[in-house]
Amino acid sequence: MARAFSRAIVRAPCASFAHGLSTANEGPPDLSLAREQHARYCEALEACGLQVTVLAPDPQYPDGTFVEDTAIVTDRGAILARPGAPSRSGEVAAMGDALRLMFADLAQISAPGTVDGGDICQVDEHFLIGVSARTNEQGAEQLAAQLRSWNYRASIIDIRANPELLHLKTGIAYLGDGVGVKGPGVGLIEHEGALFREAIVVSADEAYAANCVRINDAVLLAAGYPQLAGILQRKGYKLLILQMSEFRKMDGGLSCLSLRF
Ligand code: CIR
Repeated sequence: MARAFSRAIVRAPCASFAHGLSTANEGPPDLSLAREQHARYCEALEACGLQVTVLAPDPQYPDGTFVEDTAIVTDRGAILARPGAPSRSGEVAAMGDALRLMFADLAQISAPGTVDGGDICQVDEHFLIGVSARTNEQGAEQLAAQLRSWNYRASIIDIRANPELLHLKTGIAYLGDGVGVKGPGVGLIEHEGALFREAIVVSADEAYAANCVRINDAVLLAAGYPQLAGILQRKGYKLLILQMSEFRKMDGGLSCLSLRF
């Protein structure tokens, strides 16, 4: 069974979006196109049956639209993250204000721990936590302890030998029912093999598409990746294909643009 979702939190790209962190080398993003793509993304979440809460954009935080990195949200409680990039640490406050209204149990990663939510992949009752350039060991241990206190399982996976992965979920996604999606750069990740009954392997030229998102009866997939789209369609998934060009320029993928719960 795939997890059932009813809500999402997003934050539209702010005026300073083009000044965010990026290694993509694909040129500056077009803000108005990014806003349009974000609006289509929100419509897709609604089409999946989610009630969408939209946080106000804040130009102090160019990367603020990538809300996934600011918290980890589960059915048993939420945890405010502590993003590893100093320019992003202030993004957590607005998410805290929103989550406090929705979760009685709201925990928090504290210094010296750092955690970016993009490093966390939930596989049913088991959370994979990536140690990356953004999430450090202390943060990963704090998060694992909190999740275990809620009776989840948690494994820590060091992805620092895979520099092409900004975050763990840059390279893997979980579609529910034992099916995982795995990008070409994740050969060193052992745990997913143990957890995924079936792994769909994405080809090197479609690596960006590995960051897809199962929401209720649909899978969100970035536009422009026909091989993965074909595989998923043949397996019977209902696809919602979204233009992501302007977020890709800023190293962001589909999962980064929302928290879903
Ligand atoms: C960053 O480098 O932090 C942003 N430009 C992109 C964050 C993408 N987030 C994610 O993969 N969860």
